[in-house]
Amino acid sequence: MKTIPEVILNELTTYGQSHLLKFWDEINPAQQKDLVAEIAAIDWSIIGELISGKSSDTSNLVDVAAMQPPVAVRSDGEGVSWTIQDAIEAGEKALSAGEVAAVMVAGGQGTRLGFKHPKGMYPIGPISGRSLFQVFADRLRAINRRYEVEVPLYLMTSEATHAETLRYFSDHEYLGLSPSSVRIFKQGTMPAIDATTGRCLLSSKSSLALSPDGHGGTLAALENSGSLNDARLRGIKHLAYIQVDNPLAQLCDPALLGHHLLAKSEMTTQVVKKRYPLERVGNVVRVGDRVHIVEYSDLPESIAQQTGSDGELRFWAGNIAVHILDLHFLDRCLGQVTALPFHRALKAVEHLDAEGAQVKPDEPNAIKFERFIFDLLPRAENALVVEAKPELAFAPVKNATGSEVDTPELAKQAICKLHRQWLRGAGVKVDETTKIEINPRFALDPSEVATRTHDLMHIAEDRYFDCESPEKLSNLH
Ligand code: UD2
Repeated sequence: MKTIPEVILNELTTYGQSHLLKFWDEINPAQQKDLVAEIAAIDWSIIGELISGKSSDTSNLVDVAAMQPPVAVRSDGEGVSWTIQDAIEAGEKALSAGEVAAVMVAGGQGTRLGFKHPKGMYPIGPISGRSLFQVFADRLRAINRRYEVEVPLYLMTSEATHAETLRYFSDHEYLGLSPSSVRIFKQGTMPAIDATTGRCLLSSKSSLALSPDGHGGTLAALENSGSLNDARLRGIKHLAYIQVDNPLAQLCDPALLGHHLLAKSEMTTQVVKKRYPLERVGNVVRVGDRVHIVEYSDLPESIAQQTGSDGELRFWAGNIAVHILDLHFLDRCLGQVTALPFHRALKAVEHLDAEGAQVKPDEPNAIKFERFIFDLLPRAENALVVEAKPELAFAPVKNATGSEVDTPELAKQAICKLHRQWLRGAGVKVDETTKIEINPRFALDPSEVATRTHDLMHIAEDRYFDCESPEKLSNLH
């Protein structure tokens, strides 16, 4: 390639970005081709609006003064006219009818965790060392077996995690899942913009400084990868969405699905009571009859600290990023360009300066744009908030060992604590110091544990329950 395609040149000129071609004559034809492809993949009208400030982030849209705590189905079932059992039955019906697919977002790189691979590969099993991906694959296999279905898994990666995730799944025989029911697809990217000039940054002479477009990119990526179409063809009606970094996430939980169905909700979100006011979870709130999530970084501290007359936090509901989304709702949102606004974050971004020299800034110099999936909530009819007990549903793996919160060690402890309780509920005496890990393929929930451990009296040593058939249990005690 020698000459710059006219359409590219025109577009960049219109949006004041022709500096991106400054090194055109210094790069080889293959690099020129890559650069053109990167530029062509960007929706410059959106970038133009973001730079001019016409398109702003949702934190501006939520009027903090109008915020109320959300109306929620509480963890004891209070708040709705049906019982938890009704919800479980409704959810099980939808699962058995093959109406549910799983969506897992795994585009994050685990930078805070200090892990050099996709976060989903992190060995989280306290005894088994199973990866986060394996934990969820096992859960899906258990669900498939129980409901005699094949729940498709739509797994979103990013530029940074895609190739390794694909390799991991193929090297490990799709973790026991049927390859035809697993779709692994990449999320989109957004260019980083110089915070003072509004110009897109180059990371090299032939490439833009790009970063993932946030988990809100799931919507477009599901559509562009053909996954939504796959779901439509399979007769899927509901998508059960989780983040890969919470090993306790109850993927495809019948009770959550059932509440969603009985409330005729288009989008449901599971929450936990925040452990402390400034916990780094989104705040689930109500404004009028709409549910919003206000990110922890956007909520003024004085409001986060507010308490009610009972001394409890007023804004108590923390986002654990477990959602149920209706397919027909997503189809409607796909047609609305503005369904998901962009949030801005000021970050330090490595780039080339005007002379082509590499710059590694110490201070934030650039704006990155991300979409958040939970910004769909205010668009949903009958959006529902359902509380879960944190010890059953939330053990985020965010920070490296040694940090105070959200570390792998704490998540492992939470898994062991929960599984000790399941065994105790089944009448087994379990020493407090033992590590216990139960593979969902052994037992998916406490009642299944009870049916599979009658012969077990006492556990005094660490134990991993991974076998599938009850007969094998005799080897375990
Ligand atoms: C997220 C939520 C926060 C709370 C918390 C619970 C946002 C903006 N904040 O905070 O409200 O619920 O989780 O754990 O969601 N991801 C992608 N692509 C992206 C960005 C993220 O796949 O472009 C995935 C990432 O792999 C991870 C998840 O989304 O599984 C959350 O990302 P994060 O760790 O950046 O979010 P965090 O912890 O700040």
